[in-house]
Amino acid sequence: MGNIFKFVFHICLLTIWVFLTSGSKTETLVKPNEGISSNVSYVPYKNVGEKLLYFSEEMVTWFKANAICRTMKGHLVSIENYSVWNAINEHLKTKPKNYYWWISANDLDSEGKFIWANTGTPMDYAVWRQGEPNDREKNEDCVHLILENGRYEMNDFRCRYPINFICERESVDK
Ligand SMILES: [Ca+2]
Ligand SMILES: [Ca+2]
Repeated sequence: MGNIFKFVFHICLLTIWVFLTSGSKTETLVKPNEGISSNVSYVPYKNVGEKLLYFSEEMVTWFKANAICRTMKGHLVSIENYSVWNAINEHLKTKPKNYYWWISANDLDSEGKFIWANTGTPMDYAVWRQGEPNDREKNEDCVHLILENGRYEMNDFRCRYPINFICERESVDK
């Protein structure tokens, strides 16, 4: 009898061990590297217009936002046309107001020449806030969305200011 109890006891231990060690292996697809971001543990991209987007809850610099998006098999969002801008604008209207959101546009390399970070192509489409871009204090090289006149317009801003950000999922076949 004693041996049967021992056997059952060991089977139970083995089952518990297997359960504990096999826990979260299915969540690795878009899990950010540990150490880069402590707040984003699992990242649900959602369909917004024609893109798959992630809207952050944490606030970080443009550079860190860019790095976090890379760990999520994506990059900071590029807004190449009205259709993309409009879809993001409509989505953001459903969220709490007054957020700033980093996008990929920047003129870090050449002052006044804004490009999309992921492709390096010129920023041909933009919805600038009135008077922008102004490179205020010669220290604004990264572009964010800002709520103005009931819609999210673009402004060049200090890259190291911590704000929310939007990642765009790379196309799945990459
Ligand atoms: Ca600038
Ligand atoms: Ca500005």
